[in-house]
Amino acid sequence: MSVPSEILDLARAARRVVVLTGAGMSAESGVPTFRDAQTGLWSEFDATYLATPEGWHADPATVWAWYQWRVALVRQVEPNAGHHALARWAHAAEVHIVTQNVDDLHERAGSVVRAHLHGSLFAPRCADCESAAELPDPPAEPVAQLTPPACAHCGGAVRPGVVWFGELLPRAPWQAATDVVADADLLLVVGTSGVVYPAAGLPALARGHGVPVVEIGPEPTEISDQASHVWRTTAAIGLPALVA
Ligand code: BV8
Ligand code: ZN
Repeated sequence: MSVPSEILDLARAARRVVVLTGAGMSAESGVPTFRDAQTGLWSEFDATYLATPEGWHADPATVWAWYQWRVALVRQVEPNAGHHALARWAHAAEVHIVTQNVDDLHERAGSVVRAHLHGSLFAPRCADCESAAELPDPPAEPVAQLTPPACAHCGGAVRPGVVWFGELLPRAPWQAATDVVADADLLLVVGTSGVVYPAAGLPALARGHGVPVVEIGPEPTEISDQASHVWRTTAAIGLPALVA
């Protein structure tokens, strides 16, 4: 797969790279992207309903079962060649991974993740006292309802450690993301439809600081028009070619 020359030149010259990743980054590992995550037991639910405080308050057992299904799924898959390419790149330049993904595939490929903007499947916490909680092993088979565990400190319900729609992003990751984007010499955007804010505002922030934006993904997105260059390929095909 040959890399478009302007993109290759930008990547080779870059010393401080920020990579903004979304669900498409994990698609070739076998993790459904967010919008088509409605396979299996939850097809009648809308992910953007389950991933909300309202969904949790209305039906914590369904929401907790859905997240435990996703934990089991991520544990069964491996980082793909795109994750490994980004980890390799960090040996040649400063590479800051800013991800919207709640999986741990970047880390398992060897990357240090600068910011998990939307939290992590692997960091559950008490919905009441916010204490970090143990992540119980998910059931061997997906189930439609699963009572959330009780907090060891206060007995409250343990919730997934993710940021739901309508919730504020954690301050430290968001601050880290905006700092590294403003100071980057390249923002690479991989595998995101650019629909969810404030994460989707990072390419505009980059352009506002004169930072070139390169989008890698198989189809047009809300970000494509803001990109300096677009490469219609996938994470696991494009990134290994770019970072060879
Ligand atoms: C906030 C964790 C301030 C959970 C996620 C009304 C009321 C309240 C809020 C809002 C509102 N209107 C707008 C908002 C703001 C809202 C928002 O943006 N909504 C959208 C839907 C319009 N944002 C928020 O609520 C955020 N907080 O704004 O706080 C506030 C507070 C109160 C009131 C107002 C404002 C919090 C958002 C965080 C939500 N949590 N995840 C979980 O995972 O369960 S978001 C979740 O969806 C993901 O984390 C990800 O960010 C997003 C999915 O997007 P993508 O990653 O882009 O995935 P998608 O499937 O969409 O696209 C995949 C792409 O990959 C595609 O382009 C595809 O072509 C490409 N692709 C496919 N295969 C490949 C590939 N690319 C490369 N290689 C491949 N092989
Ligand atoms: Zn508690």
